Amino acid sequence: MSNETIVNIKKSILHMTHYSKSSHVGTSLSIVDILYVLYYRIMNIDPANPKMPNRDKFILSKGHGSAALYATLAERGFFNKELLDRYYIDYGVLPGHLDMEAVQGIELSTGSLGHGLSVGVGMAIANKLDNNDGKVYVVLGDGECNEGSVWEAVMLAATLRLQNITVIIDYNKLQGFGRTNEIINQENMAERWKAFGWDVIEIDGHNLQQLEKAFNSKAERPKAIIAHTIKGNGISFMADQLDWHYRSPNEDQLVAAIKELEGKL
Ligand SMILES: Cc1ncc(C[n+]2csc(CCOP(=O)(O)OP(=O)(O)O)c2C)c(N)n1
Repeated sequence: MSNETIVNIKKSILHMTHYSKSSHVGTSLSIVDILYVLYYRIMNIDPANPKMPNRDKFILSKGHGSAALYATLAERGFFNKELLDRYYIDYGVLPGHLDMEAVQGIELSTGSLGHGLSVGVGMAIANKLDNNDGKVYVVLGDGECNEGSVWEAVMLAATLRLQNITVIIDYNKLQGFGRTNEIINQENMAERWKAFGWDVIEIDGHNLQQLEKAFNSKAERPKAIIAHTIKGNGISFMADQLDWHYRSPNEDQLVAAIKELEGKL
């Protein structure tokens, strides 16, 4: 059984990448469950008041997974779902990498990997100084963790013992051109984050209960959730297949994927 909202978000992602013939469908399907739990069960947000000063803020640092965030925001009511038809096309509205000027609800433009956590740490420091109880959530790709700038931000957050920031590592074990651990080995992902002074929780990133529990758990230090995920999750012919980093579904593949999703309801 799958949740109807999650199925709707996944359908939108498939339609968007099919229509625009664009890449990163696997990247996007990897994080739908994480986004669903954050946007429907965890974060203090109001689509009718998207700039609410004490809101929680979300940064998708792996900004090439934009289809997932646009689809989630539209489903949650931040903007009209019709705009999803104007994704990643000439004269479109929603650029292929996230644009905070395009629609309401996007806190940071991302796409150049390795920068989202630094900005998230800045937001968390600002909230602390302002006595603002808003929290900051940042999703990083596992391949993205190859970037040295990620670890500069990790060290600063630990030094300042920021309790108002949570990182979710989308540990799908693939990146653009191969297996993450064959390119730069990060098999000991949890140990790394612990060694850098973060509280670490390791979970199945497609299990809604585990996700919710991890987000709600108390932490003394900045929190890293290592979410084991599957790139292309939910569509059998895309799951854990490197090709779907760049390929987009053709008409037959779109129909087959939608049928598979609807069969799970
Ligand atoms: C600074 C930078 N270098 C290279 C790229 C090109 N690039 C786009 S996606 C990608 C792989 C990302 O892998 P990962 O973070 O694991 O995300 P996934 O798509 O596997 O979920 C790369 C290297 C980029 N966007 N930014």
